[in-house]
Order: sequence, then structure tokens, then C-alpha cells
Amino acid sequence: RRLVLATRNQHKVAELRDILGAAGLDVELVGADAYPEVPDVRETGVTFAENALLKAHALARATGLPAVADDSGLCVDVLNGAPGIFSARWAGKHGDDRANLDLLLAQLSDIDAEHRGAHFACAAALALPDGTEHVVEGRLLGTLRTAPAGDGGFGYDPILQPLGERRTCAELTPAEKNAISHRGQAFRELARILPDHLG
Ligand code: ITT
Ligand code: NA
Repeated sequence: RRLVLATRNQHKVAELRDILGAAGLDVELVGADAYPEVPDVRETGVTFAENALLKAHALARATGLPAVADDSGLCVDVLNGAPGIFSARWAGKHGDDRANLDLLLAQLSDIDAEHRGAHFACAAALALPDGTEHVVEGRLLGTLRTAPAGDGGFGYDPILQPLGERRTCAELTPAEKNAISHRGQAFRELARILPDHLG
């Protein structure tokens, strides 16, 4: 039995292998890289949930296998939720984590400590070849540093300090991050219903 991870982001694949692996599912997790012939879907949704469902349905249809997808990003209070669904290409080029982070820090340079609230959001979607779908969401609340710290994780991890933490997400171990993260919360919830859908 196979479950396809509908993401080409290798950081997400690694986190999902840990999160879903710990859920004890009797299933082989296969990355989207195993299906290079399937074209990337355009993320035309206006919410994380819509985009996660688009990605999961595209791969489930193309492979005939159940697929899970993640759409996620950083939502900054003082920017009314931006970068949000545009987090991966905030500075222009898709997936340029360092440029995205540097631009965001510059945009927030005048914002004082009390107004640097933000959260990571993740929508976790399941799609089956017959069109069945489920989507759940997770959030990690925190504040944004004025300078990056830490080498772990990816994306905006070096500037997001979770509430109640003194370290950034990039200073947590992978297990510590997954235990509290938006992605950990969303996919642990999705994992509870997965056995009912994997036959
Ligand atoms: P796929 O669509 O192939 O899954 P992607 O990287 O394009 O990969 P998204 O469109 O969901 O995925 O963009 C997610 C972006 O949000 C990612 O590039 C980071 O900038 C940010 N992000 C998401 N989760 C994060 C996390 O756990 N830590 C730090 N940044 C994160
Ligand atoms: Na996206």
C-alpha cells in the first residue's frame, strides 16, 4: 500500500516522513519525485486549504493512489496575514528561502517588539483517486525576530520564535519542531482518519 506525498519540497518530505512515520500507518510513503511525469499543478487557490486540495487531487488522479499535500506559509499580523499563500515566492523567485526572509525582515524593520506577532499555517489535504477529499489545518503562533538565528528547518524558521520558546524554529531539533509545528498538528490530525481511507 502506497501513499504519495504531493510535494517537491524536500524539507517538507523529510518532516512528513517523521510526522506520518510516527503515526504508525501500515503504508509506504512515496515522494512526488517518484512520479516525474506528473506536471506541477498551478496553485490558483486563494487559501492554504484550496491549494493543498489542488495538489493532492492532481497527484491522486495522475497516479491512481491516495495522495496527501501540504500548503503552508507565514502569516504576519501587521501585514494582515501576508506573505500567507505567497510565502514561497515573496521576493519573486519561487523557493528562494533566503531572499524571502531578507525581504520580510526589511519590510518589518520599523515594527517594534510588541507588534511582531505572526503564525505559521499549514493545510494538510488527502485526496483519493475517486475524488474523496479531506483537509485539516494547523497553526504555530509566535513572534518574529529582527535577525535570523539557527541552521535547522527551512524557510522562515530562523525568524519565527514560537510562543513560550526562547529559541527560533531553526534552533529546535527536528523532533522539537514537529511536536509543536503547524505541519505536525495538521498531519497528526489527518493521520487519525487515514486508516479509514487507505483500504
Ligand atoms: P510544494 O508546493 O511542492 O509542497 P512549496 O515549497 O512550493 O512546495 P508552499 O507553496 O506550501 O510549498 O510554500 C511554503 C512556503 O512557506 C515555504 O517556501 C516557506 O517559505 C514557508 N514555510 C512553510 N512551512 C514552513 C516551516 O515549517 N518553516 C518555515 N517556513 C515555512
Ligand atoms: Na503555496
